Parts: sequence; C-alpha cells; structure tokens
Amino acid sequence: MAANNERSFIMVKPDGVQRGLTGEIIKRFNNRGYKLVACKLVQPSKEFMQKHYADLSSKPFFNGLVEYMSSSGPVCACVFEGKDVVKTGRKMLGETNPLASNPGTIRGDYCIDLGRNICHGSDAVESAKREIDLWFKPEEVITYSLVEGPMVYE
Ligand code: RTP
Repeated sequence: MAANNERSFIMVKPDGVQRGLTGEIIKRFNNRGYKLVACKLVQPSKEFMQKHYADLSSKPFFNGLVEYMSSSGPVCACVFEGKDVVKTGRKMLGETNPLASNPGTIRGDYCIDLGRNICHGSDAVESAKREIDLWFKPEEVITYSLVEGPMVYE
C-alpha cells in the first residue's frame, strides 16, 4: 500500500498565476484530501529553470520553455503530501497537451495550449524528491498533522 507521506512537487506556472488560478489548483488538491506542506511564490531565474527542466535539455522547445517560465511573472511552488499523490496528482492535472485532457482535470477545465498548460506535477516519486530538494530548503517543508486526517484515511 502506498505510504500516506508520499510527496509531490506541484507548481502553478506563470500563466496559471497570472490568470488567478493558484487558489483553484491548491483547492483541488486540498479537496481531494492532500495536505499542503510547502507553498511559496517564486520568480525563478533562467539558470534555475534550466536545472528544473534538465531532463528536457535536448528537446527543441527547451529554450522557449525556460525563457517563458523565467520571464513571465512568478510561479507558485507547492508540495502536497498523501497516499499516491504523485500518480494521482498527474491524473488530476490531465495530459501535457490540454486539448487531450478530459474535462474534470485541471488542464481539461482551464487551458487550451501546450505551452500555456498552467501547472506542473512531478512524474515519479524520484523526480518529486529531486524537485522538492531543488525548490525548497528542508525547513520550508512543514511536517504537521491534519485534524481531519482520520476522516481521509481509514
Ligand atoms: P510539466 O513537466 O510541465 O508538468 O509537463 P509534463 O511532464 O506533462 O510534460 P514535459 O514533457 O515534461 O514538458 C514540460 C513542459 O514543456 C512544454 N512542452 N512544450 N512544444 C512542445 O512540443 C512542448 N512539449 C512540452 C509543456 O508546457 C510541458 O508542460
């Protein structure tokens, strides 16, 4: 059984912040039962975004992606915690291309274009660990109990 303390790095991208969708995205994860354990607005540098997207450095869209993410306003970097949050978080986000995303998913409800897909979610537990370490100091990720925890997990 997946552990209740699995963590995923969820980021509202500049287009999501500019469109006022930060609260909606956080709300959906909270409503599902996931616990917000870190959250901050960041204006990332180009070098920082190159590190974040290092796995995509050979892709033709890499430079445009890095440029967009570092020069279009802040992002909201979050960590959510809970059982299977990485896999479930990806399902909640929808497909990378919003046009392929089902209604009911975040991208399927709020966006149209691939390069303006409003949110990022870690694609594996290992990449979540790497991304959380990149974006947050250890003391910025808070360990605490939710009073309704027993109402989410049996
Ligand atoms: P993300 O990392 O942002 O959560 O997205 P993802 O895993 O669903 O997709 P990934 O392949 O990692 O791509 C990262 C972001 O790059 C943009 N992209 N543009 N022009 C293109 O062909 C293209 N492909 C991807 C998207 O904004 C995607 O979210």
